[in-house]
Amino acid sequence: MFSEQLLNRLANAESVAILTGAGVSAESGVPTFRDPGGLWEQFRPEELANFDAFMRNPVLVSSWYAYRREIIRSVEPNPGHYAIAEMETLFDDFTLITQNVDNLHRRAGSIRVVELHGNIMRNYCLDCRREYKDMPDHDKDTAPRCTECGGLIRPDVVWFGELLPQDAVREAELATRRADVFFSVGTSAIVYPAAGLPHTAREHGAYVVEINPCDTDFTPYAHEVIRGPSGTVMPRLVETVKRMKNTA
Ligand code: BV8
Ligand code: ZN
Repeated sequence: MFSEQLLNRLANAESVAILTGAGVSAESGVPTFRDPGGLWEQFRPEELANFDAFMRNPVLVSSWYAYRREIIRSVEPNPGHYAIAEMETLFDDFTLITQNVDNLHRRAGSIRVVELHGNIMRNYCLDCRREYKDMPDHDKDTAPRCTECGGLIRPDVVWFGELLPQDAVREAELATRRADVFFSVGTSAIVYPAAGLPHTAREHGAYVVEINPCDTDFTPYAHEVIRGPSGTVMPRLVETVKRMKNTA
């Protein structure tokens, strides 16, 4: 499943970085965005994951996020998440960069997680910025409002047209530039600037591996493509690396 080239690179790697997308959470039962049956099948991203859509229809957008939080609360991390968390212990310099907002990497035990697109379990008031872990009670046909000032409460995620958190972007860029091996796992590589990271890794000499059951926008540029679900591939990769390190 893994080439000699990849195993050699990993055996000598000082620094490893992984970019994950919604595909890593698919096997936990969290719908992806663009796959058939995905979250955006009935709505397009522009209709939901952007500030104007929220201001135009706060009830629809808030209920979409409430629906997603319900799914996320009901699922568990899958073997792919746990393998990525274990991988962090196998390399001195390991950075997990995720586009996912579902908190499953942290629940699986990953410690250094760079959240490029925020975290759906965090919310804040548009007006006074008061933070909310859980939404205050509100009628189903109204949008949640701040108990302090009555302002609309939004999820702490990056919407289209919004800037990513600068500290997360900087940490992701630095880890990507110094990576000896860079994995792009479970992402369609469509959304920028996150989708630019595997290209940056390649430009800076990393060996870039894509792990995904399907082709993506990045596939033509990957040094190695492993066609399979992350829940199967990642645990095998970790077992292989552990065996390599034990015999080294
Ligand atoms: C920005 C958070 C600067 C919220 C998300 C035109 C107008 C406006 C903007 C743009 C434009 N053209 C380009 C842009 C920039 C835009 C962009 O890139 N658009 C794309 C669609 C072309 N980017 C932005 O707007 C970013 N901000 O540029 O700011 C700026 C500032 C001001 C003015 C202008 C510019 C903000 C991007 C962040 C958007 N927020 N989500 C929420 O979650 O609700 S994006 C959303 O897509 C998620 O975060 C998700 O993580 C991300 C990427 O999707 P994927 O994770 O890849 O998931 P997807 O479903 O696509 O693919 C799943 C993959 O998994 C598939 O490949 C599948 O094969 C695979 N898979 C399935 N099963 C498995 C599997 N893999 C492994 N194992 C399995 N079992
Ligand atoms: Zn408020």
